[in-house]
Amino acid sequence: MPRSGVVCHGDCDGIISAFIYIKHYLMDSWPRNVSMVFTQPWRAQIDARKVGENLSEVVFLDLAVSEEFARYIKQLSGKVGRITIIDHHMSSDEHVEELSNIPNIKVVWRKSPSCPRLMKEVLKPHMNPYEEFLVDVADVCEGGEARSEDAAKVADLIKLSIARNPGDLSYMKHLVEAMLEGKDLLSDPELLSRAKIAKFLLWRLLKIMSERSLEVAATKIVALDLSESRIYAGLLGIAATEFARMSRKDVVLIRREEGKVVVTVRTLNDRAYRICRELAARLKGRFGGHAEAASATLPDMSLGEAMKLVSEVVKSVPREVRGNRVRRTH
Ligand SMILES: [Mn+2]
Repeated sequence: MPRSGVVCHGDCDGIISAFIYIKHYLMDSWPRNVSMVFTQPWRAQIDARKVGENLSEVVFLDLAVSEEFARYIKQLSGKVGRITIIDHHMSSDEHVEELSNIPNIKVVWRKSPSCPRLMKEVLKPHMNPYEEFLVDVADVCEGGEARSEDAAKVADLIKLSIARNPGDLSYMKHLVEAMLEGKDLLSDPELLSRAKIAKFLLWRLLKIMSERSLEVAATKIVALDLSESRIYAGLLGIAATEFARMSRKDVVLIRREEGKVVVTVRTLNDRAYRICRELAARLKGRFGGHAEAASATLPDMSLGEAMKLVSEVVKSVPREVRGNRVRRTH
């Protein structure tokens, strides 16, 4: 039996994408002949190697395609039967055409509220109500409006439960398995206990953010030091989104990590993308993400320097760009 590899983003909509893909296209090989890898976009080209060799098919789900990742995929295309890339990140745009031109690579890329939503719309698998529900959940996880109270609740719990330890791959696998068994996620003890701890930490982090934030050009800017970014690792994206919602302002969260500075931006329109692109351009850093939710990784500097730089960029990147309005999808 030929083996298949699934490499997906280790977040809520990435995990749901893996579930849907396996359920509809890999059930013959599951579980013995499917290797699953969960990763983050900035290190996808490193982790993806873990899927193993002699694969008939490798599918990449919900992973923003960077320069390095595109290079890796091109190399891989010479060694495996075929490659499928399904992604909804705006920043992947630059590499779509080049990758699509390789004969054994299929790219499904489009702006969409979530990767599972994109799969539903483009691949059109026949979905049962449980799967449809999880597509709704994925949309909410990515910032979309909830269609039901249950979808909002499940989205919240999944996000929080993963966030606490974004490197815990066995827990992500546990979630995919639970979904493949059609289990009620609201009664999963593992999920509930992880979410509970994360919720407490998130609450503490939001308190810090509201006490510490500075307002520059109607944008809230918060900086976290190295130890704080360790304590709250994994919750920073959720906190930035939540803080923007609470304060009804654009939010920039700056944090120091080991040897680098990471900037997470949440805005009402496509300004997040433009701010991160500008930051990356000024400092030869990297950026990625969506119109309203993006991040940039910059060379290491003090938080003071980072605050100064971000303030400058925030002032220089206009709220609206004529002719460049991106419709809100979530
Ligand atoms: Mn994702």
